[in-house]
Amino acid sequence: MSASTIPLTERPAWKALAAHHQTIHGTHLRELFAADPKRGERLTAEAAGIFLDYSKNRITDETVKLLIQLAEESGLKDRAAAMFRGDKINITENRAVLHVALRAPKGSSIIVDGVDVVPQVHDVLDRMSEFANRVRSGEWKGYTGKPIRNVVNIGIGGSDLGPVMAYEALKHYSKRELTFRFVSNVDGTDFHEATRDLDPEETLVIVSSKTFTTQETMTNAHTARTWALHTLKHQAAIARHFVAVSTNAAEVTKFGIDTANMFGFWDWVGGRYSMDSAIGLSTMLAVGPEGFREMLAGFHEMDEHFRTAPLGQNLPVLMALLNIWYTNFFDAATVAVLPYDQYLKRFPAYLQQLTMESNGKSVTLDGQSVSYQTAPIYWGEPGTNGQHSFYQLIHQGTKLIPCDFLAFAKSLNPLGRHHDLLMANVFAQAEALAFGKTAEQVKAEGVASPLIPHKTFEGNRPSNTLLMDKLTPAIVGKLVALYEHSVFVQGVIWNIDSFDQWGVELGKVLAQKIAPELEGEAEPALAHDSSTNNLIRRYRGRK
Ligand code: G6Q
Repeated sequence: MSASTIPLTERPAWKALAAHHQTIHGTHLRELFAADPKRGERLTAEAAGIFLDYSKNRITDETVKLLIQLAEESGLKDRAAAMFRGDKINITENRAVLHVALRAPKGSSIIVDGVDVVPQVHDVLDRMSEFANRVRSGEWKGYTGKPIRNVVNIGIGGSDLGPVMAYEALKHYSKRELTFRFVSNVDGTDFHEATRDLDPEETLVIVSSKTFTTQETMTNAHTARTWALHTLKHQAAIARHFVAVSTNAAEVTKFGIDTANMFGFWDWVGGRYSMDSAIGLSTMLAVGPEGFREMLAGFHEMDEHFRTAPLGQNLPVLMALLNIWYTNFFDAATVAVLPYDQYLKRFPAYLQQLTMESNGKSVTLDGQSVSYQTAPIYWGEPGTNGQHSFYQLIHQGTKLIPCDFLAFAKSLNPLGRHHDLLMANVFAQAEALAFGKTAEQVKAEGVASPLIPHKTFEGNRPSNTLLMDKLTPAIVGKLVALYEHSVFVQGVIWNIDSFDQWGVELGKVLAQKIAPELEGEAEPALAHDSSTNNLIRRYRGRK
C-alpha cells in the first residue's frame, strides 16, 4: 500500500498530530512568543515577492514538522509532479488539470494526449493580444464606425469571478477611457443596470462560457444581442460587437458569432482556474497585453516556487498545512481573508469559488465517504471596513476563525497619512487577535469590575500576514497561484478530487426542469415535493 492510499486518519503523521494537538491546544500565543524572542522572525517564509509571517499561529516547530510529514505521507510530491506533467488527475471527469500550462513560458513543453499544449496557449495569447491592441487603439471599430468605449463581459462562476476580481484588482493599471461591466446573474436587473447607460454602437460584448450552454450566460447573451440589434439593426453588426471565449466552437457559431472572433481554451482548464486563459480577455483589454503577460509571469513564478521549494519554505504548502491544522484538529469551520487594499475588494469572493468549489467534497478519490472535515468556508471583506462590523466576532466570539491578512508596503494612491493608518490597522488587528488583553491589564486601566469580563480579550486567535511591496499585475498572478496551489495541497491531503464540481452541475440541471413549469400557459402537472409544488403554484398565480 503506498503512503497516499493509507486512509488519512490512519497515516502516522495524522495520529501524531492528533496527539500533539492534545498537548498544545491549551498553549497561548503569549507563551509561545515569550519562550522564543525570535519567533516573529523565525516563523516566516518569503518567495516571489510575498513575505509570509505565520508566527501568530498556534503551532510549534514540532507542529510544522508533523504537518510536513503529513504532506509527505499523503504523496504530495508525486501528486504535484503528476499535475505539472499533465496526468489526468481530475479523475471523475478524466481530465488533465493544467492551469499551470496557461502561464508556461514560450519554448517550454507540456504534453497532453500526445500534443504539446504550450504552443497552443501562446497562439491564443498572441491572437488575444492582437485583438486587444486593436480595440485599445481604437482601430477596431463598431458597425457604425465608432470606436469601442465599453466592454461588457457576460459569464458566470469561473467565467465571471476571476475577470471581475482581476479588473478591480488592476484598475490602477487599466485604460481609463474604457468602461468595463460584468453581467453574470440571470436576474434581468444585472443586465439592465450594466447596460442602461451604454451605447451599443460603442460597446463590445464578450460572451465568456467554457461550454457555451450555461443557462444564465446564454440568456444574458441573447438579451445582449437583442439589445444591440435594437440600435444597430443589422445582423452583420454582431460580428463587430460580439466576441466569444469558449471551448465550444459549434455553439459559438450557432449563436451567430464568427469563430474568427472566438478565443479558445481547453478542457484541461477548470472554470475557477481560467482567469489566466482567454477568459481573461476583459483583463487584457483593461490592462493591455503587456500587463496581462506580467500577470502570467507572476503566476509562473509562484508555480515554480511551488514546484521546487522545500516543503518547509513553500508558501502554498505552509498555508495549506495551517488550514489542515485548524480545520481538522481545532474544528475551525471558516477562514477569513482580509485584504488591506481596496483594489482587492473582490478577492474574497474570488477565493470563495476557488477554495469551496474545489474542496467542498465529501468523498475520497475512490468514492469512500470522508471521516474528517474538508474545505473550510472562506469569507472576508477589505480592511478596515470589516473592523467596524464582523471583527467583533473574530475577537470575542465563541468561534475560532483563522485569518489571512493581506497588506502592501506601498500604496498605489499615496494620500497623506492614509497608508500608514491602513497598515497600522492591519498590524494592530493581528497583534490584538494573537495576544488579546488580560483581565489584569483591563483592571490596571481602571475599568470598573463589572465591565472587566466584557473588555477582556482572550487572544490566541491565529492569523497569517502576507506582506507584499505593492499591488501589480505580477502580484495578482502570484497571489492567485499561491491560493490555487494551497487548495491543491489541501485536496491531496484530504484525498479528494479538487477539480470537479458535481454540485454546480446539479444546479444547472434542476433549474432547466422547473423553468417550463413556470412559463407554460396551462397549469402543469407538478411532481415535486408539496413545498416546491406549492411555491410554483403561488408564483404562477402572482407573476
Ligand atoms: C467552475 C465551475 C463553474 C463554471 C460556470 C460557468 O469551475 O465549473 O463556476 O465556471 O458554471 O460555466 P461556463 O463557462 O461553461 O459557462
